[in-house]
Amino acid sequence: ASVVMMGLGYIGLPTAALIAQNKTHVHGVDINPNVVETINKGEIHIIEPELDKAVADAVKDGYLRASVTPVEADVYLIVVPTPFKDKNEPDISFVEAATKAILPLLKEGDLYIIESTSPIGTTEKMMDFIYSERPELRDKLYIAYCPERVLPGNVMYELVHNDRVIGGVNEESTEKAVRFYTDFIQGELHKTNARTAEMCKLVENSSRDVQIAFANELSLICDKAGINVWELINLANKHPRVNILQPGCGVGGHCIAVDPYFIVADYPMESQIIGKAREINNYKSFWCAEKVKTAKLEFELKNGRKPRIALMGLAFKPNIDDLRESPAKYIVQKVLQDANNEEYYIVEPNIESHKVFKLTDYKEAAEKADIVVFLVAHDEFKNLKYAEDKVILDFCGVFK
Ligand code: SAJ
Repeated sequence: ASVVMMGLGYIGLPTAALIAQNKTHVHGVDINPNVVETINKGEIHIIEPELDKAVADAVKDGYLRASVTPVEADVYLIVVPTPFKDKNEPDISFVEAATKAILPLLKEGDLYIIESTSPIGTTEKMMDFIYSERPELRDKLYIAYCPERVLPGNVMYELVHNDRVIGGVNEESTEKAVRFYTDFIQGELHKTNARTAEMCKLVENSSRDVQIAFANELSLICDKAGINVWELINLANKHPRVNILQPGCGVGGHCIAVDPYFIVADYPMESQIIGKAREINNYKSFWCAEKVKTAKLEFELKNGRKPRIALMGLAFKPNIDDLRESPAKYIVQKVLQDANNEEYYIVEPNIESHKVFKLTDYKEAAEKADIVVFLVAHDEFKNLKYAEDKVILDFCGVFK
């Protein structure tokens, strides 16, 4: 078989490399010519452990090449972003554009798979679109939805080992897609229909969002009640059937903070908890910024001078360099907007420099500051000593 991979981003490129490693020809397509050029040189444009070697090998061996336009193949994978328009409406225009681009190339017996996170019904919608434009192919294609569930930072391992959910528009499509994935995936392949597979992806991330919202809600209650939330959760989790997640300064990344809206947008009346969880997790970031404001006013009242403030962490979660949709970054921006001659040290040990923020070494910042605000529980921070003489705002449990 030969494969066309539409989209060479965080998921498309690793998947393309994995399929190519299996000695299947993959033609990768991206609308960004710089991305195409980089990949054809055997290099990569994203940061992900082990991906560089996988792509370099695949290109060198001649199994992976990229261009801005698709070619004829037997399998077409749609792995493009599905972002948001205003008012939290999902935007599937990239899926539509990618489908349009391959439309003239499709022939009887081809397999068309969407992997992009998509609103329920997208796969059937694309099927209807394809068959309306190419009526001679009606019921002669195999069409399926198969979401990925890899964790950024561990993609190359999880791509191979995670279980997958595969849902075709009919049983033959499901079977055909399962046979395709069997060649390079070691995790179990679970069969269902397209709508269930679409919903499954959204539910996995919504479930995590709801659980984190519960932890964040507890952190607000505990703050008022004078209870250490970390100790509380640790103790509650000693119950054999309780497993509460960790509160933090909000939920970031481009999946968990986004996917629940795909359900809420289409089923607003029914999605009470899912919608509320989004609100709670967003509110938590705002609350953290307000806490910093209060701490700095208290410091000034008490000491008669402006404090020096260390803001520790910018990434969207611990031990990564990804700042996209980061609640820590949002809080830093908000705190700086309210700045009034305090001195600020901004810290992110996982990146060297930032185009907007001047970064300070984490040890130096924690040492010099009067108020130390922990926004991300990076491993480095855990080695710092808890300094009694400073005001510590530990929003993410560095010293839990
Ligand atoms: N977070 C907390 N408390 C916790 C756990 C996480 O506040 O106890 C925060 C993190 O700090 C971060 C956010 O949640 O801001 C999301 O981080 P994450 O590690 O939970 O997830 P992601 O966004 O890196 O990856 C998720 C994964 N989904 C699930 O775990 C259900 C991954 O498997 C998916 O493939 C990915 O979304 C995706 O692409 O959809």
